[in-house]
Amino acid sequence: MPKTIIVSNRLPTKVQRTENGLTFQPSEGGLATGLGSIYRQDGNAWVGWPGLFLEDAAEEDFIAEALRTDSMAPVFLTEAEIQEYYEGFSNSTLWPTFHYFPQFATYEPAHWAAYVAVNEKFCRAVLALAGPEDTIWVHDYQLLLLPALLRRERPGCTIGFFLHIPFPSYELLRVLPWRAELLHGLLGADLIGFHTFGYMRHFLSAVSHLLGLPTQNGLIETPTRTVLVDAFPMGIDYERYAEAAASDAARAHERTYRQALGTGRVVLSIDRLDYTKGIAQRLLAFGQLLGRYPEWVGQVSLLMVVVPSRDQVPQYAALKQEIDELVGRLNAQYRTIDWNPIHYFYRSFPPDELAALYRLAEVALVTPMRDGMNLVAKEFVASKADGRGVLILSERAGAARELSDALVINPTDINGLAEALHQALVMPADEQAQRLDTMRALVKRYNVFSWAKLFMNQLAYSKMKQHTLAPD
Ligand code: GDG
Repeated sequence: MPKTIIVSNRLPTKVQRTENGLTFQPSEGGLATGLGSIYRQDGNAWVGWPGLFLEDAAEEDFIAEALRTDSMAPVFLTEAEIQEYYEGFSNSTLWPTFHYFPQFATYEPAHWAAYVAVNEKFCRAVLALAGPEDTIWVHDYQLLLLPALLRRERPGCTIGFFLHIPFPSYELLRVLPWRAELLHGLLGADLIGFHTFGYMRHFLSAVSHLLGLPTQNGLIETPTRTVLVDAFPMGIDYERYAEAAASDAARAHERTYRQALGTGRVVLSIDRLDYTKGIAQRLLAFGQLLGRYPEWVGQVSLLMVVVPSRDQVPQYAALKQEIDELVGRLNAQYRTIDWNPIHYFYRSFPPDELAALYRLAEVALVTPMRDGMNLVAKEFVASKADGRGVLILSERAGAARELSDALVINPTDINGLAEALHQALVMPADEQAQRLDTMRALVKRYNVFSWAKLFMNQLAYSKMKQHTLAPD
């Protein structure tokens, strides 16, 4: 019976070397949850990097065996590969380009060579498992070449690809020296999915401009096959976030925070440290709010969680310094003896504390410069069972297409952002409830499980279409 193989850069389990030996830590990420019921089914598997560098061959066998019992197959990468394929081409070339920060992109032929080699390594790992008629679902920008590599070796397989970050306009993509190779890599798939129709349109336009292939109604005609392209906005495990927010643990944490903060109102901001997230602009807007509306001084605090990320990379280190300085300046300017304008945490929180923060916050400030989707926006909405809370959301997050009942802002417009903050803080309770109700219904319905199911159904359909079109 044909099986399904999921492929992503990281496995949904992190293997770590500790004093007590190897530990296996399952991921709590949305993708792992959404695809759990697929890859754990009999015979199915998830292929990816387990997150550690091997010390010897015995370790390799031990890890592979342990992961096999949980339907996973590791692709082991060396430090040099991670440096050049992951930190290099994926995060220093593709990430900035696809998020409209070409000024941060590097174009290193050695990084490209490593990217090709690691995609080939992933291909070999998948081929070791895949039969001629299997279904393979490849994820994200680290593996853009994999669909075509797989297609060459397994022409009869059903291959899907989903991109979790934005797909940029043709004008951005054309900057990349390897743009045509990347597009050809993707076109090995039967179905290519994006979070929004906007990203999908950019992709179709790039294929038509750069490769000269005819595209119509989400179909691309290559000389040998038809490729289907569609939008699949990813959701969250709604019930998990709703239940976590209602749990005793979250309530207890919320009480502790409340005691510390007094009656002050809380605006929440949560991101990984990244220049795509608009963190500095958000701080400037909060400063403007306090300057322009002095009635909020002493009344409203910004609780800002920045999860450490890539802070050895110069751009990230510079951003960290900018944030540290802005927080210091604003706190020094506005703080009173018993009130702090900004509570800044440079670390991550355990899930039940995160749930407490979502409960506590009256306003969530989600203002990325670019973001494929942004799940924090959806998690905030799912946590607000009492109908109180306002989401301020960047128009350049994929989530804004669905969550149009948020206060949708332009993140570069600091004035507009400060005004939106004020508007959120004075919004009548019934308007908050109305907006949240609509968004909650949507987040509940289009959750991560329906997302995975829709993609898999469409993938099966795209293959069927392929058979219908194939000449006898
Ligand atoms: C990529 C795309 C797209 C954050 N801080 C803590 C914590 N988190 C969790 C959040 C959320 C996740 O991390 C972040 O999700 P995002 O969607 O915002 O961003 P990426 O992970 O960078 O994801 C993105 C996504 O793929 C899915 O396609 O939406 O646009 O960039 O779940 O809750 N979790 C815990 N403590 C923290 O301090 N436990």
